[in-house]
Amino acid sequence: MSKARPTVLKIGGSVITDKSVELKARTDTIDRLATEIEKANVHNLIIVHGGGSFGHPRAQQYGIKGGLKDDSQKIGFAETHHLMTVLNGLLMDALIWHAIPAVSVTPSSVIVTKNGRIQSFDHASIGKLLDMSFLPVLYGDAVLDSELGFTILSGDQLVAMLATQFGAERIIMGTDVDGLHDADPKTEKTAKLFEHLTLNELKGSQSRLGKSTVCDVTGGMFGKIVELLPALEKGVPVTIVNATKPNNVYMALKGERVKGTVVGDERC
Ligand code: IP8
Repeated sequence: MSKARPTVLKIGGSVITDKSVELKARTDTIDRLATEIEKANVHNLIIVHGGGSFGHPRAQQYGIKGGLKDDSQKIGFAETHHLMTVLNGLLMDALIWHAIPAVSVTPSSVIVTKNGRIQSFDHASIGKLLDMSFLPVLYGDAVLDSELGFTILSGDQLVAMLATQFGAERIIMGTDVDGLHDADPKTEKTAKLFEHLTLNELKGSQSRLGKSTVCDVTGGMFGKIVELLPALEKGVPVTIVNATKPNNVYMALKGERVKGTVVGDERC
């Protein structure tokens, strides 16, 4: 594998889709992000994107996260996975049009979970892609589960696992808010942004972090942070930025200071 430690960039579903309208992609934002990623030209980058209004409504409608209870859910599992491939295709189109050698890796083909937690993960192809300077792109997905039959794997659990598996240097979380706040900044005007949190401070403030106000079967901002703990505990710092604002992802990828939250023990 190439020597540089990878960066894992998560692009939230709330950034690339309009979560209030089912199946509405923000194609201008997708194109802008592809421009920023091309311009930043970071070596050893892995991208993971969320489900937004493509994955979550269908997953919720059919109760996919809770597992197989009735055969009538099977079409919902198939649809949820398919819609994720459709959203992934839009991002892949943009990345490839920007001459980025991005290759989509289907999570449900390489991962099996057990009670919702990753149990097996065939990571050889991702390692080989990184080795060859490709940019692997994964996403939250409907996956098979050895106990539940199937479930929903969040992009955030995937991010933490990839960061740990490939010894990432950092995780950048592109969300639709400026970072972690002590309340939901979308509903509470007085919500205060945390610019830096150590791992211990994060653990202490978890109960105060804003929860998602729209349909999100994997738990919104609170769910994200909990999922990132395994990577944080391995010393991988996490930078949370607002990816709906132009240039933030570019600056974060370049290691420049951006308004947001840095979680980890290193002060930047
Ligand atoms: O948006 C969930 O991924 P997330 C993906 O990263 C699906 O939580 C299929 C709902």
